[in-house]
Amino acid sequence: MADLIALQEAIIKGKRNDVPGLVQAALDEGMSPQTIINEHMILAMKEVGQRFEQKKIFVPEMMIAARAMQAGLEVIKPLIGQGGAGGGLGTVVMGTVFGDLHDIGKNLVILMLESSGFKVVNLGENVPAAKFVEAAREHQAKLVGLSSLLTTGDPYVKATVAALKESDLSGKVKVMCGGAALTPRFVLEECQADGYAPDAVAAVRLAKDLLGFA
Ligand code: B12
Repeated sequence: MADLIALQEAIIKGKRNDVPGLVQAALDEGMSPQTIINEHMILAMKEVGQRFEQKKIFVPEMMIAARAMQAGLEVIKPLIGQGGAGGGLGTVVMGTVFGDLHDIGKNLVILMLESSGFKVVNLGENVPAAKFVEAAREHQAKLVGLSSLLTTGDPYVKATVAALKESDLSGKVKVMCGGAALTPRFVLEECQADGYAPDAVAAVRLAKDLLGFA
């Protein structure tokens, strides 16, 4: 039997060399990539966050845990990538807001969007508002996705949504937001974005909904 407790523990402890094998063992047993990510790997990252908050671990440990998580995702990526409809549902511009370097969640959302038929332009991390607007214009995106993991990023989420809504793209592009720092109330009421989703599966549903494919 695949040892999923060992997988979580290997991510938490940042055992980057052990994680790919443990992920592969779970896949070999027929477990779906989505279950492995959503029910096991993300749980491990949540535990890492809690240990950091409780000062049981510090930034270096958080960083090696993130690397171990990424090593596991590399095994899964090609499997989730299968079945994409070649970008036929339109272009989404995605990035992590200014000041924020967290990219794991954003990259998972991108993976799921691509495998569901969207073309995604990934702006990376620490992205200023003006760059989101420029990229959405250049790529004629129908949707922009903002990821934010730090509460200090709240003003940048708000400013980026405002920059998009006040630009010439107003009415042409929808904006969705997600990430551990955000709440639906902040995103929808304070920032006046078009949608909030708590995870990558819900993000795909939301993207389809906002663009009328649901
Ligand atoms: C790994 C990690 C790091 C790594 C990041 C590595 C990387 N390449 O991303 C490193 C070590 C670099 C790091 C640094 C810091 N971190 Co950090 N980090 C984390 C941790 C443990 C996990 C994040 C993660 O990858 N989760 C797994 C993914 C899959 O989940 P996710 O990101 O939430 O994404 C999902 C959803 O949110 C959603 N989603 C995400 N984006 C989007 C976008 C859209 C459009 C949609 C619809 C949905 C969506 O879908 C995703 C998939 O399901 C979190 C703890 C936590 N609970 O989040 C802390 C956490 C986010 N970090 C925190 C802090 C404080 C920091 C630092 C400031 C620490 C420091 N003193 O230096 C720095 C900031 C650096 C910076 N400028 O960005 C705090 C933030 C607290 C706060 N309220 O602001 C947290 C919450 C830890 C804690 N509990 O205190 N961190």
